[in-house]
Amino acid sequence: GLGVQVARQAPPAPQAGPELQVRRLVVAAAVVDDLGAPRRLLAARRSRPAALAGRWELPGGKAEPGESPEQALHRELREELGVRVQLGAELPAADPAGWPLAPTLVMRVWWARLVDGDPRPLEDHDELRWLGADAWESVDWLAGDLPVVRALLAAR
Ligand code: 523
Repeated sequence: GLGVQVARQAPPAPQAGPELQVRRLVVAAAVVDDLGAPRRLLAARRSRPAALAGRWELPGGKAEPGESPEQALHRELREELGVRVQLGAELPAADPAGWPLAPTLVMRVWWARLVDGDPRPLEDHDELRWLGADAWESVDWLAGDLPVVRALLAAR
């Protein structure tokens, strides 16, 4: 060769603009007794981190790279509650990306029905509660979950 080495260009520095901020996807389930005519909704009380402990949420968690949202939701419900579910429709959010939780977190929510197992608080929760038809707003939901629960009530 000519003995010339072309220096590899350093990759461009990441831009810090908010328009390029990547939002992590959280998936959660509205586990109900009947997908067609839901009466009871499963709520889970967080035991960690300290800032969220004692508040209630729709069970779920972060999707991992390479997982579809539905796969992530099945995995989270198996790990956290020890159950298998059948997923129903997604609860539509105003933003198709999902329900905003924080500047860097967006959540998508599916209706779900138990097909195997009794839900137990295996990780991250210290109590589970089936909320009756008139009691879906009766617990202290995480701020990001409250509008979701209201939309579930309106949609059921
Ligand atoms: N939320 C939330 N509502 C809700 C869920 C499932 C999660 O507001 N129904 C928030 C709480 C956390 C973040 O989303 O700030 C991630 O949820 P988490 O901790 O349940 O997800 P994990 O367990 O996958 O996250 P790591 O343990 O941090 O990996």
